[in-house]
Amino acid sequence: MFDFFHREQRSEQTIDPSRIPPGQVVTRKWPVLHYGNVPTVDPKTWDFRLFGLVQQPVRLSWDEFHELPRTTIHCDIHCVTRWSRLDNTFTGVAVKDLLERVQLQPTAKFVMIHAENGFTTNLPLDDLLRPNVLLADTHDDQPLTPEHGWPLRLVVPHLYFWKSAKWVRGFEFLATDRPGFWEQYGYHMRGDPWKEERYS
Ligand SMILES: Nc1nc2c(c(=O)[nH]1)N[C@H]1C(S)=C(S)[C@@H](COP(=O)(O)O)O[C@H]1N2
Ligand SMILES: [Mo]
Repeated sequence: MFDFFHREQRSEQTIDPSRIPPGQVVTRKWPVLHYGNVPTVDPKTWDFRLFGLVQQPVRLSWDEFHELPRTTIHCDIHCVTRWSRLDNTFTGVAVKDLLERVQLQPTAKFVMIHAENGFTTNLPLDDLLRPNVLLADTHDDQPLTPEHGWPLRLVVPHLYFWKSAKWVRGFEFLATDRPGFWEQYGYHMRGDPWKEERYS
C-alpha cells in the first residue's frame, strides 16, 4: 500500500505538464464509464457498416473486418469528467485504412458513430480522418475487456474520450452535424480538450 502510494507520487512528479489539458488530473487507473449495460456480442452476427452519404453502402462481417491491415498507436486519453490517462497503446484498424473500402459522396462533412444499444456520437469528418484515429480491439497488448469496448471501440485521441465510442458497429456519413447521445444532453458537438470544449 505504502509502496503503491510512493510510486504514484513519484510518477506524478515526472509528468510533463504540457501533456495535460486544462482542468485535467492524471490517473494511472483506467475508469469504466458508460450509459447502460455492457452488451453481449456474437461474432457470427456482428458486422460493421459504412452508410449514409456513400456511393455504395458497405457491410463487413467479423471475418472481413479482421482481414484489414493492423495499426498501433500511442496516445493519451482525456475524459470530460477530468481524468487523463497517459501513454496508452491501442492496436486495431486505422479508420483511414477502413475508409479505402468506401467512396464518400462529396456532400459528406460529418459522421454519426453508431454503437450497440443505440449509442451514438457525432464527429466532423475531418476529425475522423486524422491518421491516428483507430478502431481498436487491443489496449496495452491485451484484448480490450468487454467493459472497455470489446470487440471494437473507436479511439479519437485528440478529442474528449466520450467521442471514442465503445462497441462500435458503423459510421453514417452526413451533410450536416447532428447531436449524438451525450451531445443531446449538452456535451459539446466537437469536444477539444485543449480548448475545454466540455459542454455547449
Ligand atoms: N457505446 C458507448 N460508448 C461510450 C460511452 C457509452 O455510454 N456507450 N460512453 C463514453 C464516455 S462518456 C466515456 S468517458 C468513455 C469511457 O471509456 P472507458 O470506459 O473505456 O474509460 O467511453 C465513451 N464511449
Ligand atoms: Mo465520459
